[in-house]
Amino acid sequence: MPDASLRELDTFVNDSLALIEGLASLEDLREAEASLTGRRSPLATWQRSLGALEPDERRSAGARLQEARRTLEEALARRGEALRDVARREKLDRDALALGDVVVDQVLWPLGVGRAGLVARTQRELEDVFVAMGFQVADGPEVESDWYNFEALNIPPAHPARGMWDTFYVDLGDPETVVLRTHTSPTQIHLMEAAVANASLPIHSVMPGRCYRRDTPDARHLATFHQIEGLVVDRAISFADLAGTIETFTRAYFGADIASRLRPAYFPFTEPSAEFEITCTICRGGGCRTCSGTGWIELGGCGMLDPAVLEAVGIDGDEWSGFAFGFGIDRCAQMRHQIADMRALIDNDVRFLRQV
Ligand code: FA5
Repeated sequence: MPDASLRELDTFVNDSLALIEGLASLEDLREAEASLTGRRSPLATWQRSLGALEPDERRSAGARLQEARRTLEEALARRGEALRDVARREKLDRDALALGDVVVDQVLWPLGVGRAGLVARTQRELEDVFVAMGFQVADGPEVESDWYNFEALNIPPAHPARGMWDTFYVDLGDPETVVLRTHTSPTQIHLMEAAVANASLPIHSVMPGRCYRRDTPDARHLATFHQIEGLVVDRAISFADLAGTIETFTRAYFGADIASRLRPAYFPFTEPSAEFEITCTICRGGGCRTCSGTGWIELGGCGMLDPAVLEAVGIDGDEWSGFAFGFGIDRCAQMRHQIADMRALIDNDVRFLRQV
């Protein structure tokens, strides 16, 4: 390569390095890459002219050209990295949320901390009250056989009481029809059977859980609701024990200023039976839509264990006696928090849920 050409190459490399250093965008960089090192660049032209040189000269000129190309390519790569860095930083700046935006967002949609729903909390509070009174807490299945939900509770197939507790029957083709339980009372049977099998009488237990009925939802009813069942089987248990237990519970849960009363009622599995009512807390006894104008709200049913039930589970009614009760948990929550319409419990309206 003649000296003049070598000087030209040096000048070309120096000018190109200065140009590369001044490139302001990635687009300019791509154009510079093509014009400085591409097929139409001076480097490519020089490369093609090497063929006319003597072998020795060609070798040294070729090496100079390679070095020039490497110098330019490295400078282009460095500049490219720097320009990409700038572009990245600009994008981050553009995408970053201003502190003000975040604050506005938080005010419009505060993310609250979740907590248990009112029914679940009420269930725990009721359990606490009964545990403090010496009861244990037990569980029972939500899907029952017809036997546990009805027959063992002295409600044979054609009994009119079935009408009160009609439910969702599932015919699985089994000998026994399966039902979604209509009350927590079948848990009494499971508990008594287990106590007989394990010779572990007496029983002092409460059994909370979900129940299902084909009731049309209204101010006091839901189709899926909750009850807490109570069962005491012991020696020399009388109606006074039942009444005292219910009175103690009412005072502990609702406070001393809420009156309660037992009204004679009928349940096939208790004898005598009673309905347990308290003063309606919405109208304080004056009469309102929630209590259908009576001033009283029924919380549950109760009574002394019917000898037929004790016999069905194999407990000697001469030695053992007992009582049972079943309260609506949703009804307790409704009265405790003065909720005029029980359907609010399942509406999922956050304005309601935040209040209770
Ligand atoms: C029973 O379910 C009996 N098993 C109670 C019982 C237990 C009696 C032990 C004797 C011995 P009743 O159908 O009345 O009884 O329901 C009891 C309570 O469950 C009602 O007072 C009410 O508080 C609640 N309850 C009943 N149906 C509904 C419903 N559809 N929605 C919300 N709560 C209900």
